Amino acid sequence: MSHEGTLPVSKQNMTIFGGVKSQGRLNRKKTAVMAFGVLFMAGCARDAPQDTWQPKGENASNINTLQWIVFPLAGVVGVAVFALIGFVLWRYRDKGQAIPHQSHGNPAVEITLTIIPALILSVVGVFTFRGIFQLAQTNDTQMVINVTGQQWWWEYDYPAQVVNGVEISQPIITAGQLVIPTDTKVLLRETSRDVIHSYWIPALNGKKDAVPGRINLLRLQAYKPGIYAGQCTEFCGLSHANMRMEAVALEPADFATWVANQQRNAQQPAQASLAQEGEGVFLNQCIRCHQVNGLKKADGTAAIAAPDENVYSGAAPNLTHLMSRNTFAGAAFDLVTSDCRKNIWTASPEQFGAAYLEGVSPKCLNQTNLRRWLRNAPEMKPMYADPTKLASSDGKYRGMPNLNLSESDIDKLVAYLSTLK
Ligand code: HEC
Ligand SMILES: [Cu+2]
Repeated sequence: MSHEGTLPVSKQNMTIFGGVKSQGRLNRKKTAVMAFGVLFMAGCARDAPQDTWQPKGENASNINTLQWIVFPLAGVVGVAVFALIGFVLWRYRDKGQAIPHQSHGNPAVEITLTIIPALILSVVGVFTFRGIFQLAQTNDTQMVINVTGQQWWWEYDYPAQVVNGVEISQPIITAGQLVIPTDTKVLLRETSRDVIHSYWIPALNGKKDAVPGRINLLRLQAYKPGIYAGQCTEFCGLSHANMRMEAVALEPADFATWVANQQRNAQQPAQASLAQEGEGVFLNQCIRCHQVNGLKKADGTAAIAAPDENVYSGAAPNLTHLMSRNTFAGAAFDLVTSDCRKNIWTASPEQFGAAYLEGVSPKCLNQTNLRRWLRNAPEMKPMYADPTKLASSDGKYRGMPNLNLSESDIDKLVAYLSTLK
């Protein structure tokens, strides 16, 4: 540029530092390219289970269609605006030139710059409104499940109803894994027992907050059998990061099998078995929080849990069919070994149902995780900011306490819990 001759000092500086500068620029360029590469590859990872760009159900597909319209449009506008700003900054940078002629108002430019964004926004608006109405639709619901969040796990209760000809005659209560039939419009009625949580299975739909005292609706529907992972997306306290959930979609026939099993009471363990001793320990230590349907006390009367008297949120997972789910404690830990987990997660849609319905066989039981949990649950999943203060001021526990069980009691409990199919 011509001004260089008039600014010998800066020109000199550039020459002196030229080599250093260009090297620095090269490194920065390399770093930028690498950062972009990493981000790009992360975005393209095909096995990312919580990728919102890989919808596996109708609602998520509607969201995906919308983002494919909005993202490119916004992207083009964003790039154009920044390019223009860059150009103007560079082209009209201060070179000591005189201040240009000052003018005010240019109707042609102003009208153009109003009409173009208005057109873009109305296109985006049409699709957004269409999306909002699609996602809010509930009048064609085929199934209802009540979903309750608490620190730090989700409870599901299936009211009595008929789904695709399958009768749920007794309400089903389960935790962590939400089991639904494929190709069925499932309506979740969400609420919370303590703080605000948020339910999100990215492959099936967007997020919806679970708020105490309110019921929020969220529709899920899965095209194919499989497990769809999610996590609580509203910060809810110490173990928020350990509050996960999974939606499990089964073919309608497999779903009917699952329902039939969930409606059964727990079987009684064999006489004089280790599991029967475990049942005794359970009655002493666990029944005050955890319900096992059909479990009887020594005197033959029904054993009824009272989590409302023992837990801050007033609830603890129903363990009647613990071994029918393959993760536990807010879907944060595997109840199956890593080999068995792989078999279930990578099963083809045709084979998935059978693999899931097998439940946790003794061969697949992740003894390490279950024993660690029974030995000291808060050590595995933090529940108290101050570990010396285990209960809240009203004497109720926040989450599962450390019960200081002996190793022999843990052996018995593992044997008993294994029978809860
Ligand atoms: C004071 C109440 C309380 C007692 C007593 C208690 N638990 Fe828990 N337990 C909980 C709560 C609350 C959770 C949920 C914790 C979470 O997911 O963060 C839980 C979770 C569990 C889970 C995971 C269940 C799932 O599906 O996610 C198992 C298994 C379990 N407890 C077993 C036991 C056993 C066995 C005993 C008796 C030795 C016992 N608990 C005693 C409150 C209790
Ligand atoms: Cu939460």
